[in-house]
Amino acid sequence: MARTLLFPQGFFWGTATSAHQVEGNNIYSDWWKAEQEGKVPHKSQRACDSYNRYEEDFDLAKAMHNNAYRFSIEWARIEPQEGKFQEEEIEHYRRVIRAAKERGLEPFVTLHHYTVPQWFAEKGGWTHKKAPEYFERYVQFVVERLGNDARYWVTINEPLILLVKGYGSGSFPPFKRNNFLGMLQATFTMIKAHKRAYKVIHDRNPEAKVGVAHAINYLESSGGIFHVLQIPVVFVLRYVKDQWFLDQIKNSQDFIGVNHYRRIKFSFRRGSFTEGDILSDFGWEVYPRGMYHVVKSLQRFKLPIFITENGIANAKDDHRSAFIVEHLQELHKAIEEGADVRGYFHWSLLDNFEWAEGFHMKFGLVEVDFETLERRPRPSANTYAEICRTSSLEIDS
Ligand code: IFM
Repeated sequence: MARTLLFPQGFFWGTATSAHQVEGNNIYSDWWKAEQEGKVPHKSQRACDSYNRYEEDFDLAKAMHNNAYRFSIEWARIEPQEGKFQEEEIEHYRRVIRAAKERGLEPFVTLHHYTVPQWFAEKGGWTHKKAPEYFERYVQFVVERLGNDARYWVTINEPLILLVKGYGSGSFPPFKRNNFLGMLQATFTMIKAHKRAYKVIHDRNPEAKVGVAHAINYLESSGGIFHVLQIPVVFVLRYVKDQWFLDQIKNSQDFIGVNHYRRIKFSFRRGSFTEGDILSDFGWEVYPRGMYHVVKSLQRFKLPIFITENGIANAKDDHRSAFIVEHLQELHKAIEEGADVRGYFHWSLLDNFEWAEGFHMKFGLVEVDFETLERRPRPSANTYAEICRTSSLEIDS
């Protein structure tokens, strides 16, 4: 029997991108520099050229019946040299926001999505004790000018991923390996930076809604002979990676942004690892039930929740439609049980520059030909469009 799952009134349906991954030629950022120096395996170059083609991109989002769009403002464009702020770049983002709104897309603006200006990185980046001040100054400049143009603000995207990759595995700038002191310093400056940004945004626009986009993948014990002993360890790890940061910014957030992609298993023998029946091109397990568990676990914060990212690297597009439907079904179940979820942003609108994996990982509802920059919606874009159009899901029950 078919059943219709209706999402709440006013639910936001969107896609998400970030500046460095789609805009192209982000030449003043630390990532760009690392790419030129060969410290990361791929170069972003002109990426999707969305810096110039954003209207075409928004037409695609509108054709998908989206009513929201999450994107990031690039700090390195706004302040390419310390203290030298670029009014014309603000004007650019003003046009971006206007173009989104003209197409009925509510802008969700991220202020920091992995990349920072080179001058900031050279000073020591997030480990510099003045990092919160520098970030606040940039945010102040942006919100003085755009504070009334957008209502929803994400200060920092996935702080913990940045910290772990930047100071643990050393695969992201600033490429520090096992630098736990640096990781700790950067963690606390990010917390301070978020709090300052929260205040600055609210001083400018009391109606604004501010949060972080937190990476919360679902961690579970692998089972096996040590299962019972692994459970308490998983419990602690879950708290540390999923909720500790949110507790630190408890009184400085109006919503929780969740970036959820996959399940990760934990065992004493193998540490954290992936296995499963369906894996994405990235090797990530497709595990829709994780969405339900993650959202339920956040109910204790009593804050609205937005799924600020959820998606799959799937070049053939043979799993993406089912991925979307099944994750939304789990999300709906959590909503039915009282979770206050207000929106869902699919990652991503377009294939784009997937950091250390370059252009090989295809996360787009829309395929991009990186030779011609032609955009071609994949079949899964139709699936998503129909869900967004009706704000509902048809399922067989
Ligand atoms: O592409 C990234 C994005 O920048 C941050 N969240 C995860 C995505 C997929 O890896």
